[in-house]
Amino acid sequence: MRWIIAPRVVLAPTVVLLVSLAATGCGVHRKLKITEVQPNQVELYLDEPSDHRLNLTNMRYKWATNLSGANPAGGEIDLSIAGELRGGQFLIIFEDGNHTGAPAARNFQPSIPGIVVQGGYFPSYGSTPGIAMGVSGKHRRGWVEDKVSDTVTFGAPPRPPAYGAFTQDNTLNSAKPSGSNSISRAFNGTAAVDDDRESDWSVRPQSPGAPSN
Ligand SMILES: [Ca+2]
Ligand SMILES: [Ca+2]
Repeated sequence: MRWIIAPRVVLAPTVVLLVSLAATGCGVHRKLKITEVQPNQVELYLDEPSDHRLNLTNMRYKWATNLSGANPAGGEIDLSIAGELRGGQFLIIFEDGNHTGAPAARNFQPSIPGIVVQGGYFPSYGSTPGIAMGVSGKHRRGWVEDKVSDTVTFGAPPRPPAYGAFTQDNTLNSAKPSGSNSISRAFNGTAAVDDDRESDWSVRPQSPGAPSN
């Protein structure tokens, strides 16, 4: 008898999972986060277990500034050039004055993947402009659709629109990346704090490729 009953016990949750995946459009929100904004580089982080992988196809990093006359006033990078990220891994997008042409995959440090961009790529923060940055995008992975959406805004309001869910509580109105300080998301151990609120963030010493605890 037992060998007849056991397959039903296993099958039922599988069927429920497949039906609910189909009903919800098979979307899985992947935890690719923007975690630190330094003067000339930005840190992203995949806040998932270390056996998870995220293919970055169709996922983009974006920024915009409200600085009057800024040229460019915004930018966008296709993250797929960096391939895939492992859970717990950081990805640094960094300026290099010797780099010319389009953004390209290049390790930030031997164990930290990165994307190199031209000098002056990131916004100018001289007058504490309003800034929006974030990641967004999606692609299919068999039955499921991997989606990412995360954002931060800081600086003088009115800021450019956020790239996803975000509540401005104006704690960063006069904050900007400067010298050795970054706009940094709080961490709880290795978990990035994400309540989609400005107060998840504060000005802290730089910690590229590491949590800001
Ligand atoms: Ca968020
Ligand atoms: Ca960091």
